[in-house]
Amino acid sequence: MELKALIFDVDGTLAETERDGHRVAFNRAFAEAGLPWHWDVDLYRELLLIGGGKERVLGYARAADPVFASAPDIDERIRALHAEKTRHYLALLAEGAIPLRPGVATLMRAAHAAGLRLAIATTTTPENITALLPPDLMTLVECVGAGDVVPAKKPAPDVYEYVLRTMDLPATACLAFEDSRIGLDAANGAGIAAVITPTDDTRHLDFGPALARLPSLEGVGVDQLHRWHAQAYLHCAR
Ligand code: XBP
Ligand code: MG
Repeated sequence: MELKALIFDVDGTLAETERDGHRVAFNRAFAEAGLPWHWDVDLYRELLLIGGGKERVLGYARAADPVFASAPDIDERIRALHAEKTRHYLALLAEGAIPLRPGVATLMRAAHAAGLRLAIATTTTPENITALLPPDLMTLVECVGAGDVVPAKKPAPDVYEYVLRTMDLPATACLAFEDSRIGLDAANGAGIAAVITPTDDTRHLDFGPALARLPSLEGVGVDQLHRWHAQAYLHCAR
């Protein structure tokens, strides 16, 4: 099976959106709702082990604010809080606060020009992606698996399986790009090999099963993609 598609994670991989984007937006939403919660950088690093914003808020509330977590309308309260968080996040992006990581745009353009299909597999909310990616890159993306399109978020493989189904591709025709261990496990769980570009929030994690680990995608060209692909599935029965 030859390489046919690249599947990109969003947060952390396309841009370093977590610490100065999502985290700040969550804190703004908490303050606005009158909640005495504040997620500092160290706490947020731990909370990133929970994929998905709504799931992250619920996981935190269960540990730190059991009264809030046991409210009968907890799901609705989290949905409302999260909608406000998304509004704050989009406002931060609109200020131009968060650039793409080095090499991302170049690689997406080169891969597309070489005939590779591009997709996204993320736990984040769909409107966050169109706000982050410039329109000329967004049009190159054929399939977006995002947010609640699947009920189980990363590290579950579901969002990657959704992308494979939608694009009618086997895992062995794809490479994934991730920044986190939950993302790596999600891709691998769907049978897709992943290249990892960690961030300051994930570089301490064990990326043993990764196909490669790099500081960024800068300098990665199409030839390298084909070398990785050959290496990935040579030893893989799937
Ligand atoms: C990372 C996440 C997301 C964001 C917040 O997603 O876990 O939850 O932190 O996004 P990715 P929402 O798979 O792109 O790394 O609040 O919109 O869920
Ligand atoms: Mg990520």
